[in-house]
Amino acid sequence: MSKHTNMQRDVLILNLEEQLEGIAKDQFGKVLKDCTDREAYYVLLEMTSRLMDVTELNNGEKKIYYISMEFLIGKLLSNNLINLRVYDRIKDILAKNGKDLAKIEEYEPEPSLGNGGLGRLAACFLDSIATLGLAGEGIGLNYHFGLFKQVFKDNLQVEEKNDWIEKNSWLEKTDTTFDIYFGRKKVVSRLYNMNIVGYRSGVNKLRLFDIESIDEKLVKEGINFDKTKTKNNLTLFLYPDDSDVAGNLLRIYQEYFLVSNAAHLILREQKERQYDLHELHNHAVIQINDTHPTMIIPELIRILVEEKAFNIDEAISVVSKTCAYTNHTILAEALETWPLEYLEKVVPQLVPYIKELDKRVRAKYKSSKVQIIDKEKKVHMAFIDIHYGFSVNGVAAIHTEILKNSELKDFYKIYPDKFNNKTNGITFRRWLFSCNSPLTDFISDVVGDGFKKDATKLEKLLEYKDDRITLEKLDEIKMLKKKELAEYIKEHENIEIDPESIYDIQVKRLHEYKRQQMNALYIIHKYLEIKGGKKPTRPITFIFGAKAAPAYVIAKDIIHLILVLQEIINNDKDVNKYIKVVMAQNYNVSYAEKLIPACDVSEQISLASKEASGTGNMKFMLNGAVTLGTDDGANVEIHELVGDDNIFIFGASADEVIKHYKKADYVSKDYYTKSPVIKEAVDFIISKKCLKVGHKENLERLYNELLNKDWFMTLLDLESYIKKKDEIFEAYEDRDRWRQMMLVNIAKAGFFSSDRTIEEYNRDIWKC
Ligand code: OX2
Repeated sequence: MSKHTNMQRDVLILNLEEQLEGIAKDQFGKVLKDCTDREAYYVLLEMTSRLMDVTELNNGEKKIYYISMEFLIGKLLSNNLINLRVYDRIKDILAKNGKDLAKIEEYEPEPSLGNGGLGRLAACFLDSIATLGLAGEGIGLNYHFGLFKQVFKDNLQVEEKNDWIEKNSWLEKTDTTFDIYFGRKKVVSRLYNMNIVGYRSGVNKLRLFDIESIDEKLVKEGINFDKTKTKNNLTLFLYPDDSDVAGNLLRIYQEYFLVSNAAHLILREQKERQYDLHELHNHAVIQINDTHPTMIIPELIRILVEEKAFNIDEAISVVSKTCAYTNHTILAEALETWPLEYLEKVVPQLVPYIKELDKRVRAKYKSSKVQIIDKEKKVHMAFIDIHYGFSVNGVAAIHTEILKNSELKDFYKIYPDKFNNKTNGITFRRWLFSCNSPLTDFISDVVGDGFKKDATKLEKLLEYKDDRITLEKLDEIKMLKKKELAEYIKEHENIEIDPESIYDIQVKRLHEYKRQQMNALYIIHKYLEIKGGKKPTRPITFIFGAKAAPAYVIAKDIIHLILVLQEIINNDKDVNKYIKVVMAQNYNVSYAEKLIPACDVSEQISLASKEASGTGNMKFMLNGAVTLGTDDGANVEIHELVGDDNIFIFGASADEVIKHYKKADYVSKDYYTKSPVIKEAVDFIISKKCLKVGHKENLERLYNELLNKDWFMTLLDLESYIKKKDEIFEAYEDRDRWRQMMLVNIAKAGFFSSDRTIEEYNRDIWKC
């Protein structure tokens, strides 16, 4: 940081109180003490922006461009204050003026720019890139209504628009606009910036592109709008309903809009810095976050050829040395393949380049499995990335192995050196310091502050594994967080839960492979046991949070089942003393920050081989929850770190599951017929009790799905899940052992800091 900015910063920080009063006076004509919490929020927004303005931009000869359709950044106020190192001071000043930062924060709208793990990972990465002082920026879209807001009506998910953008916000409108062409159709883009400040470090930018001609009024009811009016709808929603052709086309419009803007921005910056574009790879590295931004490859090639006088070989060569691809899933439906015909409609100018890339692959490799355009004239986006990028990485060790040995094995044979693993991580600034300050402070008291810069120092906690006082204190903090959550749930869901009960939490996108339905079947099993007179030793609260994609019918049926169970169980006097069910409404980052610190049992129960990594699992562990999971994704690495004694693993292994798929020999009905326990739980879905409060159509569809299809093998693992889950609840009663497990999980979580992940990306891929 330069002396100049350093000094300006110091002056501001020295006079924080005066500054805050000044802003309050200017904006509201009041002293801070008399401001409402909402007004105080705007005062803090301004204060933070001023501090960021005098924090130096991270700089370097080579810049990272992290391109992603999603950035699930969460609220920014607390995090920015923490990273700027003024959090405690501001908190004190506010307290002096009778204000509570936590309450003020409630007024910040949560940006709705992401969906799940993929988008949240991008946000954690931005934080770590800035913290490590690397010059890097995120490039994404400024969705006006983002991901929908979820409300429950009649035990069903209803989607509403999420109107999150306020006049006064972290978004800064810039003068940058680009003309973006879809064939002959032109739209004008506008760039908005958001500052991303690193912890004790400089600032980077998140670049969000919008469309000048957006028309919010297109949205009539819920999240419905005319999908064909591209000029006016392009940045309205993240993941528009893609169950029809218009939805698919809109998605391609969005993806191209993102990458074309990115390409313009990157090339403009190269020009400003007077770099030779033939050296692009020495000054820029583009990380393609899953296949959504894949078109950046042909788009850059196109621009270099058509506007920068490159010949095609030169253009392909330099772009291939600049682009790297991260794969986040092996689910076939998520590996995008666009019909060539759709691309011809939306981006005709790109098609000759895609065909050229395909032709070159065809000339070199005969196998049909590695061709970019297949026999049905579908374009495999991931294959463009693999052939024409220099790096392909998976997001957890087991995931990368599956890519190499099965899903992408034909590519691994051709390009063994391109493949590498980068196990995901999370930023501890948000997922510990900000959401769990009592635990953070306590850890500092015990082992010192070192873990704040180097997360592996958390391991020092292990020395206190047998220290009664430390263990009791951990438990006390957990109880505090459980009480806070109970209050929050009372206020938001109107459900009373008992902090003395075990909090068993599954929060993540709703998808059959994540198997929320298996958790629901366990709850039914417990319910029936209690009805039959077998009571659990201690009450249990089952908490879910999940949004289902609007067009994903079975996922919505699963939400319906959980809501039906919530109604039946919470209103049954014989049962609600022992178990309760909570389906949190509109689960998002802010909700996660309340749920995760309060959790006892972390549910990570995906069908082995299907969850690429998971990152919620890491957040829970860091906050002292014990994992109940399959050996899948990053659970495998958590398992290795904490050892058999500090995790509860069940179910079929990834190898077994892959074999079932290969042989196509899994028949869910066989499991149902053979096991009375399974049969009883599954049948309950269409019992009179459920049908009385639920909808026949939804419940029967789900029942039939489980019985006749069960693509993600719920019934295969159900019995071992029930057994392990009973075991973990029993283990909770051995309070000494449980506290030790909490401690070990926290101590071993350091590996999952996204600072470590980003150091690895930089060491092996970016080389900045
Ligand atoms: C998610 C994966 O499902 C999850 O396992 C992973 O932790 C996360 O990405 C970050 O790597 N959409 N979301 C994902 O993949 C895709 C595609």
